[in-house]
Amino acid sequence: MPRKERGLIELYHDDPERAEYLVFGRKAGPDRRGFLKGAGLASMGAVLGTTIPFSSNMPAGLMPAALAETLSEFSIDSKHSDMIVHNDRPMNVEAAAHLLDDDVTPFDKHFIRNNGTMPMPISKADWRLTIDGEVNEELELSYDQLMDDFEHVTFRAQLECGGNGRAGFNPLPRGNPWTIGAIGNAEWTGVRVSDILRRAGLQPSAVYTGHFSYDEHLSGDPDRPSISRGGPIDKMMDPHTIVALKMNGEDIPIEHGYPARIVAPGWAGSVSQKWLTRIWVRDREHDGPGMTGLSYRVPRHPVEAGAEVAHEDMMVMGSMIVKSAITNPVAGAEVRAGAPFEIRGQAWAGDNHVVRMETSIDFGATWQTAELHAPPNRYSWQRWQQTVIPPMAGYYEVWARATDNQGNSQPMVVPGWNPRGYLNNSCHRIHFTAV
Ligand SMILES: Nc1nc2c(c(=O)[nH]1)N[C@H]1C(S)=C(S)[C@@H](COP(=O)(O)O)O[C@H]1N2
Ligand SMILES: [Mo]
Repeated sequence: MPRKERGLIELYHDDPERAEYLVFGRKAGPDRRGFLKGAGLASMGAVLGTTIPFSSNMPAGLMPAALAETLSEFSIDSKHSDMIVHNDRPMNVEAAAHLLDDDVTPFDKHFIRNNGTMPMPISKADWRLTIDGEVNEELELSYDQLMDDFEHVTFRAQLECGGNGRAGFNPLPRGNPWTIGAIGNAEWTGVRVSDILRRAGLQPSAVYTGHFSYDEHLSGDPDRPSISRGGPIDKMMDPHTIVALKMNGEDIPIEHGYPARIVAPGWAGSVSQKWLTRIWVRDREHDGPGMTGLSYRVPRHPVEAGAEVAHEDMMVMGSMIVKSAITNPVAGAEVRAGAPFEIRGQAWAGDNHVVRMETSIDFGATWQTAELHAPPNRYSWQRWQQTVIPPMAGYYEVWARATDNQGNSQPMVVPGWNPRGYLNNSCHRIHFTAV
């Protein structure tokens, strides 16, 4: 019998070790008991705003009452307290818009999208990456080999969940109701997938990859991957598609795929397998969980909201599309009437880049061109900013609209409805009050 999805309380009951791991985050190591008595409880104390004098008496596996009492506001220890937790099993956490303000997204503000469990980390010494399928020579690479035998590249990359913005669709498709924060722009360091595939030697039959990892399906069935997507060989041979070994200059935190993950920037985040263990080179489109049915597919032609769409009328998504976020002011801010203040944010466009950014504070009657920064490297998001003056006291909204180098702009209303709620790039807007 497959286990059903469980929340934290149930999890503490059934699998306290894993529950502690989720609560105390990436610092938990093999010696969890010792950890709980030390740093784990100390950070719990930090959450409570005080120390825990009798922490050494706390039995391992007992859920701290403070946490049980505030479960609706459950936050993962390693993440900023303004992060929005949609689900704790699987862990699904997005950033509030104002947390997207950094040019390089720090760990604590990067969204988490898990389909299965948050796995216990495999040590670098034990970890291996297998390359097999349509290759001349099967490879089994160690972490040290990836560190020492291959060239490393470092760049900033937008990683966006294909369903970011899903909450805007009506009717609401099933899946996480992401608003705008299932996107991050961390700095990743790693080995080009193309270099690894070249070392293995691609056969002429190689057209697609299939990615595998060591996280588990929520059912607990070891033969069922939580998710296994891949990409067309062209995207995988792109020099910006990497097996990442570092995030923001440090070991990748467990939430984001320790010790190694794929980063295929600009495409739905699900192509970027975390906790990577295998790249299977295939002679056809990969068919793992997340590749079939309605997953990451959108209708070829516009459909009515709520419509059922036949499989043959759907196509697989490639690049994400042009979009922007307002990161300052914080939604609901109060500013001075008649005085200038800065609105700013980030803009991105999947495989493309943004060439124009416009904002409006009069509900779209007039638009002003904002200052837009060039991306520091291909696939990074781009900062934009603008000074505005609310003419008098009252309620306002900032609307923001990006246009990419192919001439695509963000629509004001939600774009084409699709059964799983992907690719909503309608204009972000926030309100503020001038007093
Ligand atoms: N092994 C594994 N890789 C995975 C997932 C997963 O559940 N398991 N989720 C994918 C999805 S849907 C997204 S959007 C990104 C999110 O990456 P992040 O959690 O580091 O932000 O990871 C992808 N890689
Ligand atoms: Mo995703």
